[in-house]
Amino acid sequence: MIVAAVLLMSSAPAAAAPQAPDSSLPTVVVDPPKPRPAARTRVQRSQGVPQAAPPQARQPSGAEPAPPASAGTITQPAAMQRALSTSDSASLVSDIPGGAAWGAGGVSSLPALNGFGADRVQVAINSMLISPACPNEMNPPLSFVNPAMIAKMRAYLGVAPVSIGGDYVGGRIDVTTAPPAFAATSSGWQTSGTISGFYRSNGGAYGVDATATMANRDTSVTYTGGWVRSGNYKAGDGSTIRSTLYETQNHALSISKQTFGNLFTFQVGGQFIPYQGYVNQYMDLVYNRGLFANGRYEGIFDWGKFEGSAFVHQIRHTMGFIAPDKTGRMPMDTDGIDGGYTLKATIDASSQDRVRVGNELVVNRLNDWWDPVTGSMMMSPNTFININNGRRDRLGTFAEWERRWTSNWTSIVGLRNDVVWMDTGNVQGYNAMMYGADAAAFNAVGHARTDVHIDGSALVRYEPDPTSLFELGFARKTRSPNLYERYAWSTNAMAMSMIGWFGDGNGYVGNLDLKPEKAHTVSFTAGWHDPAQKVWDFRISPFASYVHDYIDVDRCGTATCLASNPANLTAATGFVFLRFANHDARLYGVNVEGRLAIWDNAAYGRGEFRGLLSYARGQRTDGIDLYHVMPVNAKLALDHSLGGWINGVELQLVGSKTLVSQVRNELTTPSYALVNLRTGYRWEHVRVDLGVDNLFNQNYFLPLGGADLVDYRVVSMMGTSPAYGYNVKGRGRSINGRLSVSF
Ligand SMILES: [Cu+2]
Repeated sequence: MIVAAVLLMSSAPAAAAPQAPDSSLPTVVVDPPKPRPAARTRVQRSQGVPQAAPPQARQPSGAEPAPPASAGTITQPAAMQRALSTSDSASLVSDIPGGAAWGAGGVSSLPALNGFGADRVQVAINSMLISPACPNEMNPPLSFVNPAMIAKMRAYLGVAPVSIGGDYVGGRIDVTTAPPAFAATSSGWQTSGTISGFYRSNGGAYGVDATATMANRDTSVTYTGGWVRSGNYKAGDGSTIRSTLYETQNHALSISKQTFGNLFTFQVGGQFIPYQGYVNQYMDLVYNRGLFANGRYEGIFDWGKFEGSAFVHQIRHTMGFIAPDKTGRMPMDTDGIDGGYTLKATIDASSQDRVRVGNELVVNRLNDWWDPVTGSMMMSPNTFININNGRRDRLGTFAEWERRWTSNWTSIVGLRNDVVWMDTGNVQGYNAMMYGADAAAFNAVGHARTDVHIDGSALVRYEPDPTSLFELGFARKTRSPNLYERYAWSTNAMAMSMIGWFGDGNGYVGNLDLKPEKAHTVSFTAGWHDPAQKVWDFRISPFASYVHDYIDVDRCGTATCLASNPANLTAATGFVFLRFANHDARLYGVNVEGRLAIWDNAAYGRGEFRGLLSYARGQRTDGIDLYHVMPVNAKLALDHSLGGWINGVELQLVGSKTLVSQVRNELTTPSYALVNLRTGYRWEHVRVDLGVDNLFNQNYFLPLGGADLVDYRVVSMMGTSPAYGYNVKGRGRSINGRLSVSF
């Protein structure tokens, strides 16, 4: 058999393919509850990424559990379509029920699901978990992929099975780039690829995306990557939103090999961002470099399936000011490294029972230091040590039992334990006079913390007939604080203003006494569709969570905070100084999703209506509303395809944000409606896409965009400083185009 594999590798036109049809692994996971159109063959190369061999007819033993009915998936064609409008992968989450994105830099938004945002949503890129390596979280995991690189993005909401992961409370997003794509036939090596260039008029953004694959029956080599550069964008009223420019490039190279039930994948890649402006932060990103390697193994055995993966991901990051919108000199540096492994075994205990057991280790190291600024009395003579050899390690273990009771009833129950160890070394400020007291107080106490998480989840699914599905889920999920929430230590006004990924202009300080947050979530999904799942589909998913020790904030009442802002404890407007603190909170809401094929014939092609509605509400038990909860919003779209021609019109409706975090002086935003259009045509090897976003050039405010700290200034002690009270305006009209060539 090994000889046969070698023969196949050597590109000989293998006269006989000795592999049984079911001996090769299906390498792209199909999505059972919502099958997309039939697996494409290699002839159709228009989608930009070579397609994997179609899954074999037999579902292999130990297959992945069907995702919870509340989970949302973005496919490669959908990601490619969105890549016409944006280079910000996290913004794709807003196409998932309950999804939204916190505004940040142009390619660094933070995802939110069902009202849980930022660190509460765990993101894995090809199984790699990437910790924040910046006090403003300027390098979130989704900034390490360009939208056009995404082969699949799946979002699990709060009741996901424990085998999906630990140390998150709101949801988990799994992104796959460059999955192995093997040749469907054994006729030697085949190559395919796509290169495309794009332009967006608003901001004058332009870039390239490329994918190339060389594969035979058992070996696959894939490159995927892209580069983009954008200037500042303009709002609907014609004003330029400063500090919104960026440039980024991401690359990934995968090598996969499959032999008789085994699949090995090794991937290397990296990122480089030379600059990225932040309209809602005091600083900009002036250098970010990521490097990674990961390996993955999947094997099918007579007892089930084994999966193992390991990774290392390193980030080097520098903040500063990008002139002319921000000026000055104040370097802030971080160096972070993540690494870990995951082992998972799926055991076919009987024809009805599957048991999954697994173990996961994730280690994170972080240094965060701010060099002295010569000539500044306040920021010299020493290096400000923000995080000194920060350490956050987690070991997770789980066991899960999936049982198909009858053809109608399925259950998945699981228990999980994660232990988080955190520590950091001693710190110092720029000088003893302004920072010495805080540093001494921090250094005088122990920093090591150990958190033990006990999580569980239970899902029951009932499919009474081929047209309906009901699923009830309960889960308890725990998240430990990140290094900044626990260890940011200075209450100096300037230092506090440097901490925080909230984009609200407020200053933050950590809290050594923080406890992990524990979310108890119940969620129900009811779905109906036509038996073939081709004509219509409707599902509704209400949810509710009670979060014990939700990590929110209190106003900082120390003498230093009060010296910086005498009204800090009571001010209902203006920027304030905050300390991370545990509070109990409740979140609830509902997501509704539907689609309906309106016509489908040879003369007029296929026309399909899509709709999506999300509502979430979040409040602490003491009455304070949670920060950055997306107001009620909906997307209504009509998609049309006829031969190689595709068209779409989309209406995006967002309600006013009236419930805002009183403790953060969050701003309200008015409602708005946007219309987006797109059209595309595909010839044999060439594809053209055109789109208009915000057709009517509406002027609107981003509900999760935070505070505009650049375009409005007031006279202050320091000359001028950012004015409080201005939301970040959304993007005005943009005409976008992409030209793709496949080979
Ligand atoms: Cu940063």
